[in-house]
Amino acid sequence: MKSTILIVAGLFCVFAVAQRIHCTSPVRYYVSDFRANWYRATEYCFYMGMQPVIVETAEEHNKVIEVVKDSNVFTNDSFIAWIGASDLGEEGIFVWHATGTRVRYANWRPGQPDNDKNQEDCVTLMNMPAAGWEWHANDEPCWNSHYFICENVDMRTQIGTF
Ligand SMILES: [Ca+2]
Ligand SMILES: [Ca+2]
Repeated sequence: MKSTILIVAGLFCVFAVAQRIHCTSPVRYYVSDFRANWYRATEYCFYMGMQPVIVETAEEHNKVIEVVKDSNVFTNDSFIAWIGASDLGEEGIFVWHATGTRVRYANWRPGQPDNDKNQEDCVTLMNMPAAGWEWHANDEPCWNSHYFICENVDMRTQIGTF
Protein backbone atom coordinates (compact mmCIF):
# COMPACT_ATOMS: atom_id res chain seq x y z
CA MET A 1 0.00 0.00 0.00
CA LYS A 2 2.82 2.31 0.95
CA SER A 3 4.63 1.74 -2.36
CA THR A 4 1.42 2.29 -4.33
CA ILE A 5 1.03 5.68 -2.76
CA LEU A 6 4.64 6.50 -3.60
CA ILE A 7 4.14 5.47 -7.23
CA VAL A 8 1.00 7.58 -7.53
CA ALA A 9 2.79 10.52 -5.94
CA GLY A 10 5.69 10.02 -8.34
CA LEU A 11 3.45 10.08 -11.39
CA PHE A 12 1.74 13.19 -10.13
CA CYS A 13 5.06 14.92 -9.78
CA VAL A 14 6.04 14.05 -13.34
CA PHE A 15 2.69 15.41 -14.44
CA ALA A 16 3.27 18.56 -12.44
CA VAL A 17 6.76 19.00 -13.88
CA ALA A 18 5.36 18.62 -17.39
CA GLN A 19 2.80 21.34 -16.65
CA ARG A 20 5.48 23.62 -15.31
CA ILE A 21 7.48 23.28 -18.52
CA HIS A 22 4.34 24.07 -20.47
CA CYS A 23 3.60 27.07 -18.23
CA THR A 24 6.87 28.75 -19.08
CA SER A 25 6.17 28.60 -22.81
CA PRO A 26 6.03 31.98 -24.61
CA VAL A 27 2.29 31.72 -25.28
CA ARG A 28 1.41 32.15 -21.65
CA TYR A 29 1.36 35.96 -21.58
CA TYR A 30 -0.09 38.68 -23.75
CA VAL A 31 1.21 42.26 -23.60
CA SER A 32 -1.26 44.69 -25.18
CA ASP A 33 -0.14 46.96 -28.00
CA PHE A 34 -2.59 49.70 -26.95
CA ARG A 35 -3.36 51.56 -23.75
CA ALA A 36 -6.60 51.29 -21.81
CA ASN A 37 -7.95 51.94 -18.34
CA TRP A 38 -7.85 49.04 -15.86
CA TYR A 39 -11.50 48.10 -16.41
CA ARG A 40 -11.19 47.99 -20.18
CA ALA A 41 -7.90 46.11 -19.87
CA THR A 42 -9.60 43.52 -17.67
CA GLU A 43 -12.50 43.15 -20.10
CA TYR A 44 -10.10 42.77 -22.99
CA CYS A 45 -8.18 39.94 -21.31
CA PHE A 46 -11.41 38.02 -20.69
CA TYR A 47 -12.66 38.84 -24.19
CA MET A 48 -9.59 37.09 -25.58
CA GLY A 49 -10.25 34.04 -23.40
CA MET A 50 -7.41 35.05 -21.10
CA GLN A 51 -7.34 36.77 -17.72
CA PRO A 52 -5.57 39.78 -16.19
CA VAL A 53 -2.12 38.55 -15.20
CA ILE A 54 -1.52 37.18 -11.70
CA VAL A 55 2.05 37.52 -10.39
CA GLU A 56 2.38 35.44 -7.26
CA THR A 57 6.11 34.76 -7.02
CA ALA A 58 9.44 36.40 -7.79
CA GLU A 59 9.87 33.77 -10.52
CA GLU A 60 6.61 34.83 -12.21
CA HIS A 61 7.55 38.47 -11.74
CA ASN A 62 10.83 37.88 -13.57
CA LYS A 63 9.07 35.93 -16.32
CA VAL A 64 6.62 38.79 -16.88
CA ILE A 65 9.54 41.25 -17.14
CA GLU A 66 11.15 39.02 -19.79
CA VAL A 67 7.94 38.88 -21.79
CA VAL A 68 7.45 42.65 -21.56
CA LYS A 69 11.03 43.28 -22.69
CA ASP A 70 10.36 41.10 -25.74
CA SER A 71 7.20 43.02 -26.63
CA ASN A 72 6.91 45.76 -29.24
CA VAL A 73 5.71 48.36 -26.76
CA PHE A 74 8.62 48.14 -24.31
CA THR A 75 10.97 51.10 -24.01
CA ASN A 76 13.93 51.19 -21.65
CA ASP A 77 13.27 54.59 -20.12
CA SER A 78 9.60 54.25 -19.25
CA PHE A 79 7.13 51.40 -19.19
CA ILE A 80 3.91 50.99 -17.20
CA ALA A 81 1.39 48.16 -17.51
CA TRP A 82 -1.70 47.10 -15.60
CA ILE A 83 -1.63 43.77 -13.84
CA GLY A 84 -4.68 41.94 -12.53
CA ALA A 85 -4.92 43.22 -8.97
CA SER A 86 -6.95 45.92 -7.22
CA ASP A 87 -8.31 46.99 -3.86
CA LEU A 88 -11.59 48.09 -5.42
CA GLY A 89 -13.60 45.72 -3.21
CA GLU A 90 -12.13 46.91 0.07
CA GLU A 91 -9.64 49.72 0.47
CA GLY A 92 -6.20 48.40 1.39
CA ILE A 93 -7.04 44.75 0.66
CA PHE A 94 -5.46 43.89 -2.68
CA VAL A 95 -7.01 40.95 -4.52
CA TRP A 96 -6.27 39.19 -7.81
CA HIS A 97 -9.32 39.94 -9.90
CA ALA A 98 -9.39 36.65 -11.82
CA THR A 99 -9.38 34.41 -8.75
CA GLY A 100 -10.54 36.57 -5.83
CA THR A 101 -7.46 35.55 -3.84
CA ARG A 102 -5.45 37.97 -1.72
CA VAL A 103 -2.23 39.43 -3.10
CA ARG A 104 0.49 37.84 -0.98
CA TYR A 105 3.45 38.68 -3.21
CA ALA A 106 4.03 42.01 -4.94
CA ASN A 107 7.20 43.91 -5.71
CA TRP A 108 5.81 47.13 -4.20
CA ARG A 109 8.16 50.08 -4.30
CA PRO A 110 8.85 51.16 -0.71
CA GLY A 111 6.07 53.56 0.26
CA GLN A 112 3.56 51.83 -2.03
CA PRO A 113 0.70 51.15 -2.12
CA ASP A 114 -0.12 54.68 -0.93
CA ASN A 115 -3.71 55.17 -2.18
CA ASP A 116 -2.63 58.68 -3.19
CA LYS A 117 -5.43 61.27 -2.95
CA ASN A 118 -7.64 58.38 -1.88
CA GLN A 119 -7.95 57.50 -5.57
CA GLU A 120 -5.57 54.61 -6.24
CA ASP A 121 -7.13 51.14 -6.39
CA CYS A 122 -5.58 49.37 -9.39
CA VAL A 123 -2.09 47.92 -9.69
CA THR A 124 0.56 48.59 -12.30
CA LEU A 125 3.99 47.20 -12.94
CA MET A 126 6.26 50.19 -13.46
CA ASN A 127 9.77 50.55 -14.84
CA MET A 128 11.19 54.05 -14.95
CA PRO A 129 14.81 53.68 -13.77
CA ALA A 130 15.64 57.41 -13.80
CA ALA A 131 12.81 58.01 -11.33
CA GLY A 132 13.69 55.02 -9.14
CA TRP A 133 11.00 52.68 -10.45
CA GLU A 134 12.57 49.34 -11.28
CA TRP A 135 9.76 46.92 -12.14
CA HIS A 136 7.96 47.90 -8.97
CA ALA A 137 4.26 47.49 -8.29
CA ASN A 138 2.26 50.68 -7.74
CA ASP A 139 -1.37 51.49 -7.03
CA GLU A 140 -2.82 54.06 -9.43
CA PRO A 141 -6.20 55.53 -10.36
CA CYS A 142 -7.99 52.79 -12.31
CA TRP A 143 -9.02 55.17 -15.09
CA ASN A 144 -5.41 55.89 -16.08
CA SER A 145 -4.48 54.61 -19.51
CA HIS A 146 -1.70 52.02 -19.70
CA TYR A 147 -0.62 48.94 -21.55
CA PHE A 148 -1.72 45.75 -19.82
CA ILE A 149 -0.76 42.11 -19.43
CA CYS A 150 -3.02 39.06 -19.72
CA GLU A 151 -2.21 35.41 -19.16
CA ASN A 152 -3.60 32.11 -20.30
CA VAL A 153 -6.43 30.90 -18.05
CA ASP A 154 -5.83 27.18 -18.58
CA MET A 155 -2.24 27.35 -17.39
CA ARG A 156 -3.25 29.02 -14.14
CA THR A 157 -6.07 26.53 -13.56
CA GLN A 158 -3.72 23.59 -14.07
CA ILE A 159 -1.26 25.00 -11.56
CA GLY A 160 -4.18 25.28 -9.15
CA THR A 161 -4.86 21.52 -9.36
CA PHE A 162 -1.26 20.89 -8.26
CA1 LIG B 1 -6.68 51.90 -2.79
CA1 LIG C 1 0.55 54.67 -5.62
